[in-house]
Amino acid sequence: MSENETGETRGDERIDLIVADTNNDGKADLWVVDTDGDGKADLFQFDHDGDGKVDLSIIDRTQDGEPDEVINGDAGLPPA
Ligand SMILES: [Ca+2]
Ligand SMILES: [Ca+2]
Ligand SMILES: [Ca+2]
Repeated sequence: MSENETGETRGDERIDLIVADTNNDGKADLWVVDTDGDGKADLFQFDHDGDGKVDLSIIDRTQDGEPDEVINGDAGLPPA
């Protein structure tokens, strides 16, 4: 199942740099995450349907702003 896809991120940490509620329904739906502790974002997650679960994860392993891997679901890294 694509929903159970996991992704290879730079590190094993989860440091949420940005947590945003883009549609103002009171629940977070955008997460910008640093997984290796260097302070730069390398994982971006989106909740499209507002159920609080991540629907799309984009991994930027090179931290250059270009997606390296796009995964359906939370890539095995759900928000805390
Ligand atoms: Ca929201
Ligand atoms: Ca990083
Ligand atoms: Ca969702």
